[in-house]
Amino acid sequence: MAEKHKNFIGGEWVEPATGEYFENRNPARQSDLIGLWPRSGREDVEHAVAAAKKGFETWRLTPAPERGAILKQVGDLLVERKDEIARAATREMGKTVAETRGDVQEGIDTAYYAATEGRRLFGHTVPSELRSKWAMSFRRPIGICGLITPFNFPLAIPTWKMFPALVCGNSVIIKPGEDVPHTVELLVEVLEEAGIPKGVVNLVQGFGEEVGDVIVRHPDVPVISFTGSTETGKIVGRVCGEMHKRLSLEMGGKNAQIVMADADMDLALDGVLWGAFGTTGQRCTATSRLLLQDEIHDQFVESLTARARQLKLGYGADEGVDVGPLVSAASREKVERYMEIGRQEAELVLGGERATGEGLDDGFFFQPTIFTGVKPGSRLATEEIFGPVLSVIRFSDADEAFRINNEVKYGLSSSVYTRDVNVSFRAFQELDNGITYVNAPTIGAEAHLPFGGVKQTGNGHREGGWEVYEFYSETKVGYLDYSGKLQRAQIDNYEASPY
Ligand code: UN1
Repeated sequence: MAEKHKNFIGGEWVEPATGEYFENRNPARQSDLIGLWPRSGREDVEHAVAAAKKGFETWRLTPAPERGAILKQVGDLLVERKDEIARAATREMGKTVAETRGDVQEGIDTAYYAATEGRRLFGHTVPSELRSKWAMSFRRPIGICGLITPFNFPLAIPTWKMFPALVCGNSVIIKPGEDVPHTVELLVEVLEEAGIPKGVVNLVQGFGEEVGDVIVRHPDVPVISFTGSTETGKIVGRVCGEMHKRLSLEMGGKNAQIVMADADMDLALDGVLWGAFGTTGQRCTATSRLLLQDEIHDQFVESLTARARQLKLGYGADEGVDVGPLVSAASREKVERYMEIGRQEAELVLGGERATGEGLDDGFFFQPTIFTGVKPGSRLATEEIFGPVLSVIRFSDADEAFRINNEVKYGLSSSVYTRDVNVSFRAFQELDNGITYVNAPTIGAEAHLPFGGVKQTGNGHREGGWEVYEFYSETKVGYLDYSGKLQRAQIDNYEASPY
């Protein structure tokens, strides 16, 4: 009998009020049942909100450096449990253990950064226009933050949201993607062990429509942070707009790697192989378009196809595996639908089918796939597929490459391989993305820099780095008049402008 896991509410591990559970299976081996997790509902969210309200009342008054000290402890515990958590993540979502270890490392980096941020949370002190008056801005916690996270970085993304929210003095309710309930459960165990007070962190497992939606619509949850599809983000955005909630959205991408004819071709090849097929193409930052300058196009496609053909597919915990499965049957069906579209629009030069054979038949494997002759503006060139599918597009000069890069509705990351410093700086200036890499793939964002995209990738907020601390706190201004008399407002005192 598979183990029944629990929610974490008010500092206790509790069964769901619904009494219902869902199965969590290994996407590389469907016969491997990992366990049963709560299929929670409205009542569970109500319990979590009540607990988070209580938690907030003490946590908001805990000094920020003390809050940070708990996160330092969280970082240390994640270091100790790195391999165990990485293996649990691989088992439930499929990417290789080398990658899930990286995922946990990103959580560790985020914890240590958050710990020190508890000693900053800067405000400003500025001179007042009046004598004997003090003027300053400072940061206040907001309340309960509802965090909705995806499967592809099952550890890192929850930490990107949770840790800054906590350092800023908020309490949180997290609902992880239903493909990855175990990894976040382990993270919450670590927070518990590090001494997070009761009610400050609450975990409610379940589905988007049954749990996520209730959190998003709850009037006592003023902050929502969502990472997921642009379609779901649109619904979340509509609700939060109507309810005047503070909302951070992190959604789709259609990231391009541009290779200029003067580039180091081996470096560019390594970059695109990792960018396109790492995490089986299921990163928001994955490379899904490869833009090649005319002169090098044919040779590059030939070398790339040869290298991509050698990638070894398999269970991510096995030695020597490069590419794991897709996360679910639904994901694989979506990728397959794009194969029909792609065959009509472009030329298939590699893959295009489910991967079968020893060790692959019981999982959602799909062959690394490359299309050439992809036309800018076509569906292959503009829609997010979220799988190991690369669309190759030709261009003649940097201006054309920049224009093609910008011709999609998304704007997360981009990459340019060149030895020309002028092209590099023009890329920083011209490419409509939140992140541009030169001579590195479209992936590799660091925990202490702002992460996010423009256009329909996001709504202007950033995760990671210092900016996210502004998202999770409210700016307040304090004036203190120590003149002992009514000075009125400075504007009422001037006879004429002082300038
Ligand atoms: C994501 O794909 O959702 O830059 C996050 C990267 C990672 C984070 C990706 N550090 O690819």
